[in-house]
Amino acid sequence: MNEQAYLDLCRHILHNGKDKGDRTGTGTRSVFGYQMRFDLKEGFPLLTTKKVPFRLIWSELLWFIKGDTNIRFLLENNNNIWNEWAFENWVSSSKYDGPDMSDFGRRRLSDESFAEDFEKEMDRFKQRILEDDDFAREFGDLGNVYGKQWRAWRTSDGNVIDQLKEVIHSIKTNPDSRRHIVTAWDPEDVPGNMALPPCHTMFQFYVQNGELSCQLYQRSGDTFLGVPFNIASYALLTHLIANECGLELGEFVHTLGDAHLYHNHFEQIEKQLSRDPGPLPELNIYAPEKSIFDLSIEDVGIEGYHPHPGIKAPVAV
Ligand code: UFP
Repeated sequence: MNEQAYLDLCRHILHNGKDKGDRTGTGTRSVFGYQMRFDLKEGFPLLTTKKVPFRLIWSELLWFIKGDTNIRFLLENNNNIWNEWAFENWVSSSKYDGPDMSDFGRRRLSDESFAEDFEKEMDRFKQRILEDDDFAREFGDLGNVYGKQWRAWRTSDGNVIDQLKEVIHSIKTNPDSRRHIVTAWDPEDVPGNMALPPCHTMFQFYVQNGELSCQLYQRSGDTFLGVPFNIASYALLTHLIANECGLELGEFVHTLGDAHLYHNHFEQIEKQLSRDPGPLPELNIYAPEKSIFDLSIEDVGIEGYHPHPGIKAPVAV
């Protein structure tokens, strides 16, 4: 069963991982190099041992596919997962006129009155992004994030490459090719210019017997909080590309570099591991005739998802 691959990874890290310091100072238990395989014909790999919010995964993926890098689209879809990156640009700019928000990621966790100020400022920021076009253009845009790398990679001669369109074209016209690759890792950008260098560094497609498979190389995986999202996101991308190319579903192969569990997620993962997985949901593309580039939020959904309740855990920043 597909979900077992994820649960096995968690157990493997707990029992065989080594404790290791990390950028955030939280401390992790980690292994280097691990691979999971998900047969997409067996169901959509959205975990059932805890609730994973599909609508956030889908709206973020659609945002990447559209090549959008402005959080306004996410906010319009009630998706707050990238807010803090844009907020950081706003509160550190010379135009920012509110209370000091420096180091807000850490301070909001340790200082309650600061956390209230932060929430207020964040709400004000979100409202302005939604209502003020100029403000959104200036402070809602995250620059070099996945949408840009996938759809408008800048070349040294000033052109752009639409990697997603090109890979779809190459899958359609030369399915046996071993070069169906999209990369997000740009050594020119890393590490100086980026707040969060891409975690999903590159992915490759593979066609065999009319089936489309996808493999992701993820350099760093927060196994409790991030990886369940990443699995579902790339499984969904594989569904969409298979539909676009008229192919059946193969596997999603997830290869991780530094696969870690943060020390403050151990209790949560033990709780999750004590639960029995249920049947996986089905993914539905309600508008299969539409091009991947014309999809809207309501064109995709999941059915038959009956997970155990969600489990909260602090995000390492
Ligand atoms: N992380 C994920 N998946 C993602 C993402 C981030 O697991 O899609 F964007 C986690 C991995 C790591 C942290 O714990 O976020 C990034 O930190 P670093 O850049 O130091 O690897």
